[in-house]
Amino acid sequence: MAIAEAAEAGLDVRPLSGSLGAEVRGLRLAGAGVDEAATVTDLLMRHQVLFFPEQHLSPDEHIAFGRLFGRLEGHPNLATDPERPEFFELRATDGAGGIADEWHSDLTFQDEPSIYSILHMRTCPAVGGDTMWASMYRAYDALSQPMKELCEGLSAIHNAAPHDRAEKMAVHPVIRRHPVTGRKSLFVNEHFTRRIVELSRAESDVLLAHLTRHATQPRFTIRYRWQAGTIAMWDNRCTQHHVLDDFTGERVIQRVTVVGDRPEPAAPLRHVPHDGSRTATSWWDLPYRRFLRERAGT
Ligand SMILES: O=C(O)CCC(=O)C(=O)O
Ligand SMILES: [Fe+2]
Repeated sequence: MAIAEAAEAGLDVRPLSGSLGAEVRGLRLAGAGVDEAATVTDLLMRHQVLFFPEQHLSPDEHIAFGRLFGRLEGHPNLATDPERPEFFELRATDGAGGIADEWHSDLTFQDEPSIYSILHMRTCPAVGGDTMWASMYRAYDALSQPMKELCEGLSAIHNAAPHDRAEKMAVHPVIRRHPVTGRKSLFVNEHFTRRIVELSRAESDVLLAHLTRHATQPRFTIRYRWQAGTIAMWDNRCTQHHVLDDFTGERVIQRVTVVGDRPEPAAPLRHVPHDGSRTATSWWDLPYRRFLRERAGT
């Protein structure tokens, strides 16, 4: 029996929806080691997002747990605590503060977007402030065959406009292959994805609108009701998430983020970037065209 399976034997693992998500009890994350990390990774590959209630980790325990899965990074565009640069806290109180209420996977404007995010709910509102996740495996699987074939040849520009850093950009395949499971997933999101590189502006707008809407159909999602002390850990390579801004009172979360890998296209990209340089309608594309030119070294 593999280490992961052996350690899993004493666990209570309850899937929470038909698409993704499981609640895990019987594993203490404070002081976890490589065996527990192997178990968690194995469960994460199967369920995509895991919830561990009643963990109440200190910031240092939270960081130590995160380090079991790889190198951690701070948030590139938000202030972090200088003493713990890999750790950050998001606070929202009665309309003030940041709430991630657009569907996204984390930091996709980077060449190597984060692979895992590990969140600790410190203070949660009495009601509201749930988080939703959607399975991008399911979203890919549900595309029609012609749409799969079209999307597998395409790439998209993502930028950090939501952090007022629109100049930070990266290009990723529209359909990626998960390096561990080998499964294909849809990798565009409404928060960070701006432009499909190989299509005209108008085509890109229509396809992105379709894909981002398609990706978050209720049947692909789970909605989780938090309690203080719960840890959630998700795989950004095959999920998106969205916080519900429907609460009053205070909501405080803490996060560590495991550094990413470069998304692998599910199939070779088949087209060159669209050349819209002579059309007046492409003025909005100037920063993207400049970025692609610089990236290609031309
Ligand atoms: O507050 C949450 O539930 C999730 C926030 C978020 O998008 C993140 O930490 O990546
Ligand atoms: Fe997020």
